[in-house]
Amino acid sequence: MSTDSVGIHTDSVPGVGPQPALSAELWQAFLAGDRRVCARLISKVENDPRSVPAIRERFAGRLGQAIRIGVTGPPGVGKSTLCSVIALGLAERQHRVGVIAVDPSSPFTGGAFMGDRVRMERFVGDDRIFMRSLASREGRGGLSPATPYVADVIEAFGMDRILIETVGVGQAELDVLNCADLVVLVLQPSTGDAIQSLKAGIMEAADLIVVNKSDLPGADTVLQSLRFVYSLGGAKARKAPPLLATSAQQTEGLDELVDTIERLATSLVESGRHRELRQARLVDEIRRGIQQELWERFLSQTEAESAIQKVAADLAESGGMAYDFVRAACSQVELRVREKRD
Ligand SMILES: Nc1nc2c(ncn2[C@@H]2O[C@H](COP(=O)(O)OP(=O)(O)OP(=O)(O)O)[C@@H](O)[C@H]2O)c(=O)[nH]1
Ligand SMILES: [Mg+2]
Repeated sequence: MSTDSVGIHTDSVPGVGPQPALSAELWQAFLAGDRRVCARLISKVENDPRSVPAIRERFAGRLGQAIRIGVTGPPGVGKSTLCSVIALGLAERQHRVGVIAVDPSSPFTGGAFMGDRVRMERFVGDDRIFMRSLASREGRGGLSPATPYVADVIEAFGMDRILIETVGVGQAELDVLNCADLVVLVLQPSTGDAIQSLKAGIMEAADLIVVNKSDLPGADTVLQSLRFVYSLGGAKARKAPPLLATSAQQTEGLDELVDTIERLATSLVESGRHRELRQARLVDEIRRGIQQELWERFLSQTEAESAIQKVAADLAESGGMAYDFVRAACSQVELRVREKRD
């Protein structure tokens, strides 16, 4: 059995691809609170999607309690600054806090921007907070595809509040909705006009809207525009979310921000909504898992890949339709399953 640098076995099981297993030593160190091991596990799930199932298998019974808080909004409005403030505020309220900052990928290195790496230093030595920066890679919608798994690692490590800052891409940050229990939308005074152009989805999904940089002129105008939009019902909100003004620079409104997040988190749990959201995500995960697993098993019938290539070449030539082949291939699999069963 081979073991890679993270201590994760990478032997192949015929038919179902590599089935990595987490070593007992590594798992013990993780449970004992070794932050380096946590960081290494995150790198593993970030860089090697095939390691995810085996790693997550260990997390049984350790997931489902943490509140995942998405922090989203246009570029430069102060999301990272507020995440630091919220993380400290939650830590002071006896929570253990994870922070995941998703940075735009550099087209050259795929690495995360230095800015957030530097900001992270702030939390070095603070056991209550674990911060991690991820590159957004090919994930569209402002998140790295590995984000939910990274959040799982951080929750299993013992954090009960997890902040997820998305890339400030403005228009397409809807990924966050799929992995956050609460969504905080951050705006700033100069985004007044931009409210019209914000994707309706994000306005509908926001559980809290923060107008940051209220030390700059124009914050009131943005608040008024927001109230107007919600009064029209244009954002189809269940009901208008709380609107807050903050200034991270002048430390204004920050306690209220953290208190509001805590209040929303508490009512999420008490209303049963938190459990519902988790259940809905599990349904998605099971569906995707079945698709993936069936696909891999299908391909593992050695002739499948070459048959697909050949049929595609024929279809390209003849102008025939792919779906006939799909149906025929599925019927064949069904037939084999029946033969085995009978
Ligand atoms: N005047 C003022 N500046 C602020 C405030 N909060 C943050 N900033 C500044 O705004 C700039 C952007 O802050 P970030 O926290 O990096 O913003 P961001 O939304 O995370 O940015 P991206 O991740 O690049 O989209 C920094 O220079 C901050 O110091 C505030 O309340 N008032
Ligand atoms: Mg940022």
